[in-house]
Amino acid sequence: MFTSSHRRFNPLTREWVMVSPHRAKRPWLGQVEKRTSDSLPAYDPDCYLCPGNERAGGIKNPAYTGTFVFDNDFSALLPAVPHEKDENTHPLMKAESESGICRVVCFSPRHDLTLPELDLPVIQNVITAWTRESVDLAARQDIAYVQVFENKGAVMGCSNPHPHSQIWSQSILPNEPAKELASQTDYFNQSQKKLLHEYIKEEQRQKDRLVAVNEYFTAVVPFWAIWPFEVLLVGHGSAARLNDLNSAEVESLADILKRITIRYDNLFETSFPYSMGFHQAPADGLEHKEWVLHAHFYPPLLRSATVKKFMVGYELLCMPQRDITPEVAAQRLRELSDSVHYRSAG
Ligand code: H2U
Ligand code: ZN
Repeated sequence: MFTSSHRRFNPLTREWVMVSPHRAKRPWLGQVEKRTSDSLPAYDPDCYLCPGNERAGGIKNPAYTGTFVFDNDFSALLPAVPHEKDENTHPLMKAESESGICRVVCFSPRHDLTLPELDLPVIQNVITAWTRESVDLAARQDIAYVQVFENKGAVMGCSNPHPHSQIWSQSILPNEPAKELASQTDYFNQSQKKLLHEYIKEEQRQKDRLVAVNEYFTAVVPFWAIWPFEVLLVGHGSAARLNDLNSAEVESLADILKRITIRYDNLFETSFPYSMGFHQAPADGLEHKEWVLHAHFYPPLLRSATVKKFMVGYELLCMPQRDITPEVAAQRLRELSDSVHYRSAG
């Protein structure tokens, strides 16, 4: 593997990333993030996601005991947008009406338990909720794509520590899944093989970027990772969407989500922030033989619980750049326990 500057290709997005392995030792005098408090109460009377509490607009949450799903009170996309005519007729200034539905999925009534600390059956319930909501939204005529995601931690702009995820669904295929549809379709048409399955087979052979593997899923720091501890989680089976998973695969998914997130928390002994989300095949009712259900984890931390990677100057103006290699990042994650969370280890 390269020891000096090089670039790597992401076959899913067909974009390049710059890798500078020699740069990880540079001194840091820059911004230091606030360490998040490690002790939250099981119930917070001021939390708008806790059971029985009031949300914005005065709606009261039920005294829920499992997962809890509601339509986002401040949805970025609205279901019935009037079809506005664009007054701007210049071809360089295109705009279109866009509609959709946004929901919030609370993992459990517990204000203090994030994915790595939830019991496996509870994580399975979360997967079931994501699946049920995805099916419900995808069945609508006006929905072309369903994005399940979790923004975790204040550095990721998460507004509330109560463990929750979001689902945004809309009438067009957004940019990132559109790139992945094009690349996976081309690969499948040329080889009759699935791009992500071929990729994961090779990662299992090479082994140096593996983070966690179980019967039905493999997690790697991808060869083309942008974020320092980025993870790509890929299903082994034929599932293109969450509702294609059988019950054994759902159990396996819960298991690997827990393993990945325990390793993440153990890395800097902090509740590890990230944006994660599932890329499911478009909600067009077609089979999508080219598509493999997968999830991306994009965590911002670089050196410690308080020093993050900034995507700024060169990254904004040219292309993404990383310092530690994906191989080093994967090795550091592999060296940590994936069964004992640092908080329970005392
Ligand atoms: P984040 O913390 O991941 O940003 O998500 C919280 C979401 O909850 C956010 O999208 C919604 C916000 O719009 N929300 C409600 O729907 N009702 C509320 O009373 C507060 C926040
Ligand atoms: Zn809460």
